[in-house]
Amino acid sequence: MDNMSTVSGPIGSALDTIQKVCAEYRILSLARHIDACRDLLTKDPLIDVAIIGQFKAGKSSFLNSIIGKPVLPVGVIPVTTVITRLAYARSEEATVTFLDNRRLRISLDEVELFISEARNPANEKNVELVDIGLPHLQHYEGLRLVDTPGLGSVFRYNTEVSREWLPEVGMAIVAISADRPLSESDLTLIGELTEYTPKVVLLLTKVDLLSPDQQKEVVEFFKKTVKRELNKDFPVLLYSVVSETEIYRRWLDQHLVALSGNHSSEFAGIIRHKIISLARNTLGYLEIALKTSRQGDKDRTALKKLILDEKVNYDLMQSELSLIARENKLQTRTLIASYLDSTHRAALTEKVRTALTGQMPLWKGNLWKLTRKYEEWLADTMTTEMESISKTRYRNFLGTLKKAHAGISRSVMLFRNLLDKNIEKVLGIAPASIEWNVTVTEPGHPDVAFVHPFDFHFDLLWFLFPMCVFRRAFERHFLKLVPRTVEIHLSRLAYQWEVQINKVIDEMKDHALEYVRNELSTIDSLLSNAEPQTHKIRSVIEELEEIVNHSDGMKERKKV
Ligand SMILES: Nc1nc2c(ncn2[C@@H]2O[C@H](COP(=O)(O)OP(=O)(O)OP(=O)(O)O)[C@@H](O)[C@H]2O)c(=O)[nH]1
Ligand SMILES: [Mg+2]
Repeated sequence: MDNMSTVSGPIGSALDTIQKVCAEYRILSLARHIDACRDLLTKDPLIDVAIIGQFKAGKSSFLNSIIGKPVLPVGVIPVTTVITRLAYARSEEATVTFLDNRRLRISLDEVELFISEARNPANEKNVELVDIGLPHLQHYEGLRLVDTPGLGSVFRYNTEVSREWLPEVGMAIVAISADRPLSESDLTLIGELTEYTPKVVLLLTKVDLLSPDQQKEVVEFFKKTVKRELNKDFPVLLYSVVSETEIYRRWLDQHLVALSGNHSSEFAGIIRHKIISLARNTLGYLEIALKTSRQGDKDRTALKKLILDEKVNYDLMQSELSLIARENKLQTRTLIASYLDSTHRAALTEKVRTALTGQMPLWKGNLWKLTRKYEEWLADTMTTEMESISKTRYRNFLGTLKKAHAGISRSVMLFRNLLDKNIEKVLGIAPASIEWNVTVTEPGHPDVAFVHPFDFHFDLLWFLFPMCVFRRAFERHFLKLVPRTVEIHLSRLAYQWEVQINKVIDEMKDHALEYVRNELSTIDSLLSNAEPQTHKIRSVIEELEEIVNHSDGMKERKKV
């Protein structure tokens, strides 16, 4: 919050006011939002039209289709890992901006090296963003189409990048795939986006997977659900890169061309929306400061005690959340192991035995060679089987993660309610609290490489056994080893998933605790202001109310 470069005009001074107030009253939660507004006012006045949504919703494919060129990498596994912006330029060009502000001009063919998970895993190349200029985007002049990394995939990094970027959004296109109907996280995302922009459009992608009747049904369902949950109407558009693309593109184009044509007023409208929402949130916090500043020092200390009482305190939350995390983590292994045991052990043992019976007659040579063959075959087979179970069944392993998520969310919500209730009871105001949700991401898949199943190398004595006599006995021996081998592998798989899942549970707990800490520290500093400042706070509140209620006065904006 330290870049106080002032922008003249009503919008700039509204932001200056908010920034000053937040710094003075140590309102930590709004820092990122303020920075994003400041950037919008001081950098290019381009409207960032961002496509945002769950991983694999078809975001990059959609943008490639809109720009009419396969510039962005797409795929069946999570791909996009870096924010990528596409805008009109006189000639084709691409620039990588690194986290240390270094820039690199690259060709369009090289874009993939920087923005795809495969070529730049977890952004190991430290790319902040990639800008692509294309001459044929002239009809979208003033707009910048933004591809964002998918939310909620195993690549947690991608989710964080997109969430961090959200405050910068100009217009949001929320991509929801036709094969994965609206989820709770989509609703949370839409709700969060309305804080940052007045322009949110829902885009149902991959509609070629649905019949026209099904499409209608899904659109109705979207509209009804979003209206019920968020009490607001949003346009729903359809898209497919596979069929009828021209028709869908034309519908979407109408929105984009209108945005580009009315650029000045649309840009001002978006900034106004952001600043009003910032002012509203700041006001919520300031009301608390106002109420307490009317009291004398002694009374203020007493009020603080009443608000931050024994039920609303960090240590209590820490032990409660740690307990929820610990209890669930303890059950992770048992849950996975018993699932694997009851659904996979017998069938897999039988499958491996049958396959081994078919394989062994093909193996030639002495006992030493036979044993090597057996080990190799078993290594390949078990690795493939474990990978396949991991890939297709892992959703059944996530029970404790879901329970921990529910427990932690509930506990944070109760904390929030208690804090709000105390504030209301003691100060007589209902605080406008910042939306906050416990985010959960899928854990990474473990590496399921094979472990040596033997303790004793009886094949070291291979020269003692003439194979023509003993071969069948050894084949029987190998077959007898199968059930134990399967058991060891399943138990190891359970262990590997336990590690991954428990790591995510801990991260979730830490994230929740950070929120609690920030909220308590903001409220604490609002309640602790040394001098009575009623007059000062009141005038700041009036200024903010002016911003919220008379936003029409903020129509001035930077020249394009
Ligand atoms: N049937 C059908 N498949 C599509 C469509 N659009 C995208 N896909 C497929 O969906 C998968 C994901 O596409 P991407 O464009 O990579 O999705 P994304 O949302 O950018 O994914 P991330 O970058 O990982 O978040 C690919 O296999 C695409 O071929 C569509 O309109 N119809
Ligand atoms: Mg993508």
